[in-house]
Amino acid sequence: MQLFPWRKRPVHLGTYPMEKIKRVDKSTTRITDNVPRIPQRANFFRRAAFGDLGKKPQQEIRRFVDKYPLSRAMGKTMHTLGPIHEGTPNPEQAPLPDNPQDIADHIKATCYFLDSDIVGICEVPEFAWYSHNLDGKPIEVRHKYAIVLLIDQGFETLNASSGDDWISGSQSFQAYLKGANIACTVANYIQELGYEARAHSNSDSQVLHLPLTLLAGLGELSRIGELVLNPYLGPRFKTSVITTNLPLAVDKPIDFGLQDFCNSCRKCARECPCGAISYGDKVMFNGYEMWKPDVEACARYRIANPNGSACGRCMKMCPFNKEGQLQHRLGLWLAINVPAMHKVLIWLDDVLEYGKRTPIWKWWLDLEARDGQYVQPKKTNARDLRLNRPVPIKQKIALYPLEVIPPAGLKEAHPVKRREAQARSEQK
Ligand code: B12
Ligand code: SF4
Ligand code: SF4
Repeated sequence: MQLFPWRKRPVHLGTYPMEKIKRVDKSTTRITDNVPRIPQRANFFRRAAFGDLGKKPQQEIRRFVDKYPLSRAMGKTMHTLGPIHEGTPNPEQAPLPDNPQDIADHIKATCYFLDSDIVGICEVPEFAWYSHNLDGKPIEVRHKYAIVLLIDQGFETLNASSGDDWISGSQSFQAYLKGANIACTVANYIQELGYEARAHSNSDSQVLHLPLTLLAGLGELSRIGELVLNPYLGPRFKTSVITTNLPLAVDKPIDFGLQDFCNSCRKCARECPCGAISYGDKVMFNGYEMWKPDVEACARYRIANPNGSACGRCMKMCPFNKEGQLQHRLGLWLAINVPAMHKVLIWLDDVLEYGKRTPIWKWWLDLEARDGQYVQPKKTNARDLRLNRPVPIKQKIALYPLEVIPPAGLKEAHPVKRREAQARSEQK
């Protein structure tokens, strides 16, 4: 969608004016020199599949995608892209511009041509590569650059839904599928030009997307926790990544005042159905600082949501989840340029009932796969704002840092120790 059609913008800048956002040398997230690499086995979806969370999540994860027909259909298409995440570069390199900035602009324009929403580029720090795959084989650190693509999860659909009803999983999947499609095409294009490249999507990724999104200047880490928030798309996006050795000019991180905004606002924490988002301060975790969420609680809820498929309610309820219309751009301008307005904007967001469902945009069917056929679900989450939800007196976020994650390649269950994990946040 062209927000400002009258503006003659070069294609490599994209639709959203990211060039207007302040660039900084270091990200607004504190990152020390001691960030470890993590094995794929630590991913809580994988942990659920191996039985680390017990029987129920282990059963439910098997139907996580298939419980809703549209997600199942997208899953099938995504499966076909599996083999083309990797590829071999042409032996002869094509004649390209000498300047890495020109090449970067060309690659960004290609990503926009293929329908990415926002694109950024950074160098890949070692810690962004997973250390081992699920078989316990070390993952090689092989490419210098990452091209990071943001894909909108869909404004109307997200705002018609409660964020945790039957369409929620499919919103993730439409962005994953589109992102995988573009990332595989761009990786294959770079190989055609004679350079190494690999696509990293939801179905197959050797890298952690969060630090790359941050370093490529596409957003700041938010209170939601494991989520980078972009000033224009808010939290409402999924990412895909292409790593490559094609020489590219990189982007700098951005600062649009989000750390201060999230310090005052706790709307995502208030609205999370399972209390997985921190009301408290940031903590140091594995050598970097963030509002670490209770990923175990979130994973359990998303995997086994009885009245919907998955969940993305935190994204939906965030005051930055807006459409980009003029009044929203004004609010965004105030949020960025007048920090004294933060509290007023947060208050106004509730007063104007942002976050309430917009029924006119509901287009999907409520269906659930049960015993091999699709039936009407017994119940559907139908939440709006929960303005009076009390702040928990003592919130205990379960933390799973490097010391307690399962060993790389372990095929048996490595049960979580929730009490110990919660005690860790009390010591912080
Ligand atoms: C597994 C997973 C989850 C699981 C479990 C997470 C876990 N820790 O195991 C759960 C269920 C919690 C989850 C939930 C959500 N997720 Co998720 N998740 C992932 C996934 C697929 C793998 C991450 C992983 O392997 N974690 C296991 C280990 C590495 O965890 P960890 O050591 O605790 O490290 C985490 C962070 O601390 C951070 N991190 C790691 N190293 C470093 C280093 C630095 C310097 C920094 C700053 C951060 C950082 O990355 C890890 C993310 O889990 C990533 C995709 C990817 N490949 O990165 C998406 C991803 C992070 N999720 C995403 C999203 C959007 C969500 C949800 C909003 C769901 C939704 N509907 O879309 C919620 C948000 C929950 C929250 N409050 O933060 C997006 C974030 C995009 C964005 N806007 O920034 C990603 C990138 C998927 C994508 N391709 O777009 N997710
Ligand atoms: S995805 Fe849902 S359960 Fe997880 S943190 Fe967000 S609102 Fe909470
Ligand atoms: S809801 Fe508020 S606290 Fe949460 S991420 Fe959005 S701005 Fe930050």
